[in-house]
Amino acid sequence: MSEPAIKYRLIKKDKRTGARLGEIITPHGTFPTPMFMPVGTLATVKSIAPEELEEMGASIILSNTYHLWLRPGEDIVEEAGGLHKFMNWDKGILTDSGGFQVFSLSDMRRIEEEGVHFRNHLNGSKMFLSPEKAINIQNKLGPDIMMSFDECPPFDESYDYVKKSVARTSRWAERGLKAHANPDRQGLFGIIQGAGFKDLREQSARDLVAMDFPGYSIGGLSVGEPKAEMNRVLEFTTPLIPENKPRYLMGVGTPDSFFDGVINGVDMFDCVLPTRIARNGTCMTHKGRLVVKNAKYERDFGPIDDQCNCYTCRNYSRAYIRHLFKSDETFGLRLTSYHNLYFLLEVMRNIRQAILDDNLLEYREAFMEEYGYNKP
Ligand code: PRF
Ligand code: ZN
Repeated sequence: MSEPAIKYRLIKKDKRTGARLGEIITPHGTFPTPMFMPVGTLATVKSIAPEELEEMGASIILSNTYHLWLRPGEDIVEEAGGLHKFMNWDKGILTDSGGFQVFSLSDMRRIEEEGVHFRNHLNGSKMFLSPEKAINIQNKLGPDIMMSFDECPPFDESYDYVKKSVARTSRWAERGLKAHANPDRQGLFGIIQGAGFKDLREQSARDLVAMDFPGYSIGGLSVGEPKAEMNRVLEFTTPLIPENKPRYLMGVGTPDSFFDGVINGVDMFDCVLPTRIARNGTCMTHKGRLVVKNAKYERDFGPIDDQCNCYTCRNYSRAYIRHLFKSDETFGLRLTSYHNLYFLLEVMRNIRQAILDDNLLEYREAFMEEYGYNKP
């Protein structure tokens, strides 16, 4: 057996919480965890150049099998020499499997044992995605980390349905593992599902852990359930994942949920939120969200966040960025996107430092107080 492409090294366990400091070793570098992965769905983090991602401290970015399959097609990406070359990014790339995107974007999906039939969200044509196909596409795209093809049922789905769905997701994971062409160059992660049901999460984890994936995601969370529900599920799910494997909480990217995840032992996060809200002028700051288009910033010549050291905050004012948004100038959304990504990456750097300094809970308390989460 050759070496697996993805390895995890545990550096320190927090004494008072489940948090851990570690690093994930990939074919494109070794990166510190806990980490936040900016989302670049279509092989671009919208409006941000790879050099800028590097400068703000991003180490792995996330892209999407579903979108790249439809456009430009995995064969073109493969011909270009893989995603890294195609998009000029030589640090880490993780691709989601397409399962979740088929469920959230396409119309008329029909789930069968074999895979999922659905209509393409671009032109309405009929398509079919199976666990083997999802792996095959990801082998051609060439990310460092690939995801198993899973079903993410709604959080309030019935016990009977979720039980069947979890069993199918386990069979799909097994089929994906068999179809995977090069485990020495790309790591395939398993995705734990089971909605809010403890025994189904346990079943899902048991099935997948037996398949010995190099990493595990926790899926099916942050799909509209209350925050307390996500925390309840995290509390009993992360301990089901072996300590020597990275744990990835999919689609989670608010500062408060970083703390919740990290304290429960999560190592990796991704979310479109920072870049999505940036494009309509919403900024994340140490004092909470700021809508830069608001009239009250017309003559505000201070930075978006006076505690932020990013390119945007060092060089541009709220008044200027507001003006760009009011004038539909695309530079505005570039500046806010840069800031929001930097902000979340910075929070994660601070979280890692706090674990190192044994003051994660104190840092969380201070951060939350200032952000305004603790307000009634
Ligand atoms: N499965 C996959 N991708 C995902 C999710 C999931 O459950 C989620 C849920 N938050 C986000 N992205 N494959
Ligand atoms: Zn900034």
